Amino acid sequence: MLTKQMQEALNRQVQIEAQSSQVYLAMASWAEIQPGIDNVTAFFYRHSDEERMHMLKLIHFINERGGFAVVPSLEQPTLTYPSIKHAFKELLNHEVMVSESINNLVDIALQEKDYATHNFLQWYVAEQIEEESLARTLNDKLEMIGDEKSGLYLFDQDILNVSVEGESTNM
Ligand code: OFO
Repeated sequence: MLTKQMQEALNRQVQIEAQSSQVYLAMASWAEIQPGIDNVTAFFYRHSDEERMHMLKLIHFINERGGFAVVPSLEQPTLTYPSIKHAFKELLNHEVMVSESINNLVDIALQEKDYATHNFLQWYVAEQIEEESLARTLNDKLEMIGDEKSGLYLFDQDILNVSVEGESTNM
């Protein structure tokens, strides 16, 4: 059974994962109307789906442990970006924020000696390591490319090999 504090903290994470999905969905929609970055667009759409999956996993866990998962209202995400580089920078910043939030949840689980929740959260801890590392790699690549159009073309080809979950990344 979840304590009130743990339940509220997990519900805040539901909101964060749902908001993440919105943020990446908005990036995908913006990318889709930019010329020549179809694979970047697909990457953002996939990433948005992953975040929804992260949210659902939390919802099921909260409800299965005797709590009540609250479906949150969401904020309007940023709709447009000055460049692809800006969008990926925002993606990295966002993932760093999510990692901090997961760490905070782990702290609460430990304080409460809630080892079941602690164990459940380990999946998110591992996931955040993957996501942050992927976001950093992509940012480093964009940094090297600068504003070259040919570089962006290659970046778009390269991102085809990237899995959001990091299962088959060649980058
Ligand atoms: Fe849910 O991992 Fe990204 O935000």
